[in-house]
Amino acid sequence: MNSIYAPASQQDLSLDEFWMPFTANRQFKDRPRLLESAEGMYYTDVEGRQVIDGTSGLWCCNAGHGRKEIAEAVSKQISKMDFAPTFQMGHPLPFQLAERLVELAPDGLNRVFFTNSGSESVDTALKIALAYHRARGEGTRTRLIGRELGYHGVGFGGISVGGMVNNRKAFGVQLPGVDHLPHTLDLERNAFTRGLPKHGVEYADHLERLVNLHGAENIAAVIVEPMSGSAGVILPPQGYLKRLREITEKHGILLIFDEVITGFGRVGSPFASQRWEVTPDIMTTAKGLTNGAIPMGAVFASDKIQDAFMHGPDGIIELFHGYTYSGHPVAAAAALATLDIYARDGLLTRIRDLEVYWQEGLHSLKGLPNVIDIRNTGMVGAVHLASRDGAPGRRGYDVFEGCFWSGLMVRNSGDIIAMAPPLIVEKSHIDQIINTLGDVIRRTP
Ligand code: PXG
Repeated sequence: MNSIYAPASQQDLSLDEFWMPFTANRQFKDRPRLLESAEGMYYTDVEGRQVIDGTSGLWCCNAGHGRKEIAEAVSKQISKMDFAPTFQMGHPLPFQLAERLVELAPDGLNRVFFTNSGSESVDTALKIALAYHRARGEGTRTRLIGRELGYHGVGFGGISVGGMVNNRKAFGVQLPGVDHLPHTLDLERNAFTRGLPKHGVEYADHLERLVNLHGAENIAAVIVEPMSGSAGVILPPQGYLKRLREITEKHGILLIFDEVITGFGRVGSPFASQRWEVTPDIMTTAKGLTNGAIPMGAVFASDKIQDAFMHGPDGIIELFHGYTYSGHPVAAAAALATLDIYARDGLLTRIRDLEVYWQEGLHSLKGLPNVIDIRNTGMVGAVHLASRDGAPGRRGYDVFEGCFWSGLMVRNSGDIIAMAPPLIVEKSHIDQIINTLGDVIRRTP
């Protein structure tokens, strides 16, 4: 039995019952890392220690923590109307929110479907893609193409098109008819590149090979993260996303960008697709949509996609899909308050002024023991460490843990340390993050 006394809240906590997600439960419960409150750039743990947030929670608290406007909007809405259905009923908030989101979205992505998470957004996008082709009389287009090392959440659709082996291998069945493009991590040619790597546009050409293998008439969609976050910040080579767009367009294949991480200012524009000037047909989002405060996701689709469904008698439901909580009033209120903050404080483009400072800070870690690559774009960075012989992931974990006990929260994906601080970050916070990480890397064998 594991338990811990949490002094700040003066509570005894039993640690046994909560089966923690994506966590080494036994290891964690031996020496738990428990957070209790959060304000601005900092968490405070149950012992009262401050921890600077190097990861925006889990890539979601883009406006930093403790935003009173969001708390007030949520509290007001929950008292006014806690829940209302959006199946054959409606209420104003998701309509207002969809309109606001479309103003921010890449040109032409004018339709919004609400979900509760990134995983649900991905499932929704894949289902819309399949049903779209069917609605147009191209029902043979059923194959889905993802990418190695991609992360698209944990639904069966997401793990099928995703490409992280540990998320797939224990579960047996997956969607049939899925292929994967090669990932674009190329340490030999691109290590220590600042920003988008020069080499690797040709990784996109693999899509032509899949078209030649299966026939375009059998392929529904390609889904990629514009930048892979979870696998350790794997960037698109220069020209790569454009090439994918050209090939998909040429063959009538839909292009889905999973912007669950890159959305809402992470790379210096509202969405990565704008920064990198490639517009997909469908875009998935979540996380930063509500600043992480209330679960919510949104799938954006072009008019062309939605129009394909709007045929037949008026009384038929065009898309048999949706969640009890699609467009939940409290989540929508949180999202509207979040968008107000983003707009008022200019957060969706703010980091353009800071990204070079961040980049140079990160790259100053080159030369430290075991550092084999450093990658960055926008307010995202990764320090890639060499694996210990026979113990992949162990050094990354030790650095992650060392950072936490030194007052810095990072993520480790195997031996890659990933960071994405809130977009309110200042230079002094960047210095603190880089100095702490550097110290920990230096003393970690
Ligand atoms: N797509 C992408 C691109 C994601 O990054 C999801 C879908 C799934 O979202 P939900 O809301 O269902 O978890 C994600 C989630 C990490 C980390 O540390 C990343 C995610 C979640 C948890 C941890 O890299 N991304």
